[in-house]
Amino acid sequence: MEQQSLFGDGTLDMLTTTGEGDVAPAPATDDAARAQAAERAAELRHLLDYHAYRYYALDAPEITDAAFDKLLIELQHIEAAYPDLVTPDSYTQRVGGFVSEQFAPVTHMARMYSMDDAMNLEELDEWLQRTEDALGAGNATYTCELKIDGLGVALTYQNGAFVRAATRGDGTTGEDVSLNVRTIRDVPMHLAESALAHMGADRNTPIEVRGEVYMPKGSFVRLNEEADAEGRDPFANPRNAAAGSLRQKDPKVTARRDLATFLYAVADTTPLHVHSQHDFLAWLRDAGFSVNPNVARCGTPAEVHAFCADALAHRGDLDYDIDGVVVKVDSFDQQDELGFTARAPRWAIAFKFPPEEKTTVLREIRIQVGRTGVLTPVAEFDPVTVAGSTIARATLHNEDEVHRKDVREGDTIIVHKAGDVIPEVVGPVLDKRPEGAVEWHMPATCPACGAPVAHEDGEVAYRCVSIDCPAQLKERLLHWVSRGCMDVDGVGEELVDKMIEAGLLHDVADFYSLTVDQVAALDTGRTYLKDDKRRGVKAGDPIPVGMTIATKVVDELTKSKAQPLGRVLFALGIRHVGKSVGELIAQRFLTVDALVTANEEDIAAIDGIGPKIAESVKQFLSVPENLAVLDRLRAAGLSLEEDLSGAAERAAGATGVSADLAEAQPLAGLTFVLTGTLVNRTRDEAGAALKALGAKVTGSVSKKTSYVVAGPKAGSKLTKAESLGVPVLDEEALEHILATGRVE
Ligand code: 3BD
Repeated sequence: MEQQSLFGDGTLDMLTTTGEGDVAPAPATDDAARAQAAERAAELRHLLDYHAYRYYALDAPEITDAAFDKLLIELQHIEAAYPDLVTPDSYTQRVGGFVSEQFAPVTHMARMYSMDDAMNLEELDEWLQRTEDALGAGNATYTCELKIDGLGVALTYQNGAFVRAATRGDGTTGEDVSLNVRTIRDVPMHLAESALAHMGADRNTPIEVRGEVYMPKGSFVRLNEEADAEGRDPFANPRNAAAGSLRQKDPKVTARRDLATFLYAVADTTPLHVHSQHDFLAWLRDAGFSVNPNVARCGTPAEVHAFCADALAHRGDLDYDIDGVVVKVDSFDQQDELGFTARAPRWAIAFKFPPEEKTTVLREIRIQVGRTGVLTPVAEFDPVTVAGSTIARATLHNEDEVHRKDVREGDTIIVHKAGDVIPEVVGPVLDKRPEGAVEWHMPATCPACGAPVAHEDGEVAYRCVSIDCPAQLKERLLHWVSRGCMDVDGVGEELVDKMIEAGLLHDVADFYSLTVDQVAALDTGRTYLKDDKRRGVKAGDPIPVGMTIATKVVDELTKSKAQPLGRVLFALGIRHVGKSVGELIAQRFLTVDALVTANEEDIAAIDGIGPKIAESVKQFLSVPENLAVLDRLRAAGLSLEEDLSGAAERAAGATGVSADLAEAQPLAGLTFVLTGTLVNRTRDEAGAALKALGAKVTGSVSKKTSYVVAGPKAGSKLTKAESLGVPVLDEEALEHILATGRVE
């Protein structure tokens, strides 16, 4: 499809960028002046959109900021004089500017339904049969579309102009991604006149078209090459890359990402005056949208089958990922006859392709030693591209799995991506098994430390039980600093490797004895490329970490000493103790000393904690080496206590509610539902603030809901609240509650 320029019709040439200065507010009764103002306002909106796009999206402004402001002020004056000339797509309506407007919740004009899946041809046939039965054999025509593996979006247009774009979200509410979508070159900012003309008297009715944003495979590969070169993590697949690009805070980044769209649905077909999916797709094309060209109208189930087979065969030839075929009953009248189930239309089905498979050669089954000593076999194979990304390893989970799959080193194996994402070994190609390939067994000793491997009764896992295992040490150290544990930024695998190599780290307490000089002197594993006399270095010399990074690392470690006990318990890597279990234990015992003296029954008595966890915690705390680490952590300045007032402050800090109120939890026992648009904060922020005061915040209204907070544009939740008699509050009342902790 030809790429659409913002002003493909050449109108830009006719517009002047130099306004005649401020337009004097003319008397509103003067028809000629009003018409002139309307014309100039339209011109200004075009100009502002264009220059904003040049500035924000292309990073290539044509005019100065001052000149831009002048245009904006001129438009504001006109709109002040003629308020009825204000349009929703006017630049002046972008309150909050570019950044804060982003990702605000948007309620879709009508719900975005899900679709039922057919996982194989039998399920597709069942659906076709049901549909033929319901409509009368031979009466239905089907439209078959490729199922684009992108991100669902909804684009709103009013009076032919782009107003807003939102992600699918939960189908009812999505996020405002207008600024980013504006940078997608094939999204028209104005609909073609012929398509508007087709709407007749309904041409001014707002419409919400729906489709998929995707990243072409070629662009995805280039983007990942770039990421590699810059040392960033690559995206797992084009879909993730598209999602990451669409949710960029900075539209300039999105603009560089080469996204594209395919449109295929609309919230309400009524104003379009079309009567079938086929005609609707033609209307979309006519309006200027990208519509996938690979569609077919099929008169019989056999033709539908043929389309699916063809799509599957040619899936690899396309420059975008597809994960199936969508079959829709073509006629809108027949669609209405079939209607919807609670979650999906009965008139459509998604025929899902089996995941893409590739063959490669299994070079090695390598053992990975986790932080708790569990040995995991990992298949290392020659890199292959599957469903859009390159994979070279996949976990085999445990020895039983290796035997069940019967894979051996040297085998040619089939690999795919589970759920189109996670690399997985399907099995061996037995015809190609090399002579002498032997069955694989878990080694008797740990490959990292040589200690004997133990196998607990009733468990599939083998583990290395050595306390000194360097592989476990590394994983435990990395776990300690990771996000959700002690949250130490800037300490990654490479640095930890070097610290272990240099003999600086033997357990997690050693992190807190590191000095800036020690860290600065570690080598980064890279070497200087050129001699530099001034700094006294020669080509080939190792590059040290340096003072800047070392200072940051030591600062981050110091900061982490303030983490509450719950985090520390999680970070210690006690078996079965995750983040929430750690918090539960910390809330019950408050100090590590109280926990150490507690017995197993006390721990198991905590709501949400069973005997298995209690046993594991007690076992950990009975090992003298572990207690010694706790002592050294305390000596290093970690509090090892659950600082409740601190927790309240932290909870309050991000939400703007007072720490005293947060501690008092005045809203405990109340359940809130938030709906509609809020002005002072996003719904998420409002929800977090309510929770900080002890309230529960849920997504749907029921008899148990205490209050519904409804902003403008509230939809079905408000209706439901009213029908159930749940009290409804406005934003002002919400602010009052957040400020005082009282509902009155
Ligand atoms: C496509 C629903 C209906 C209008 C509901 C029939 C489920 C993702 O190419 N038609 C398409 C495609 C998706 C569609 C419909 N036609 N729904 C369609 C679709 N050609 N991908 N989808 N979706 C879109 C979804 N997405 C995320 C989470 C749950 N469901």
